[in-house]
Amino acid sequence: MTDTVRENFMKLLTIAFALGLICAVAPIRCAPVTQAQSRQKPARKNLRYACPMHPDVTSSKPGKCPRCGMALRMVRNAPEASPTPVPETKDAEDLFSFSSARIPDTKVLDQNGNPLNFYSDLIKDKTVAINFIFTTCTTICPPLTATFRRVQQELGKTGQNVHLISVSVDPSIDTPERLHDFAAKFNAGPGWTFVTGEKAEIDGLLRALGVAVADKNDHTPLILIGNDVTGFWTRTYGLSPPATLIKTITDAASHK
Ligand SMILES: [Cu+2]
Repeated sequence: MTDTVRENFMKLLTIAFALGLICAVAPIRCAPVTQAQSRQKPARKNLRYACPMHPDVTSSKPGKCPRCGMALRMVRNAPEASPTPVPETKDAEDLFSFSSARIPDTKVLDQNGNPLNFYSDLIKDKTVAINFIFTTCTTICPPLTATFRRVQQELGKTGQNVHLISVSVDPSIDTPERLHDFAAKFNAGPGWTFVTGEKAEIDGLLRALGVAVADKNDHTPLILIGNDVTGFWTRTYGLSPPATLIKTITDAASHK
């Protein structure tokens, strides 16, 4: 019995030794395998897909962001560190240069069908927050609009005189009537203008504001915030908590 065990043990030892010898004398055969393995693993780990607007939303496969519906983009994540924080206003401000001079006086229509000049009627001498929506959107526009509504309510309590503007990125579908219904659905109060118009005019406006996209479904949940009196402009992520947006807006309103 013990002999058999010893025999088997010796056999195993021999095999193990032989294997070790093969690796030792033939490193060319063994080494590339281990190298390839070690090369492969981190590569797979480093390949991620992240939402451009929600860097904390990541996936190992391509797809859409569950929060905003935007297509995930491939990113290489060097260390396996914690996800990058959502860019807050400070970062955005640093990268952002914008001025009232860039805003054209585009002929637009509001949700009541009134013709307006975009700059002189909606921006001039005011503090404004502008977002970009379309009424048939099923992804980010409803939460964007609901967030704007919360912002309007909270700002109303503080007595801040800030105008909200929602510009349609789909003006051929979004007639003033449609925008009116959309505004009503979200309980938009006075001081919140929904903007549409001729497609060519609105496209030009969106380009001037730096938010034009080829496909309306790719529109970004961005809010442009500006104080035309002082010329201060910033932009922020439109799905931030209302409190964060209110802070950015009131800072802009009181900007000297
Ligand atoms: Cu949308």
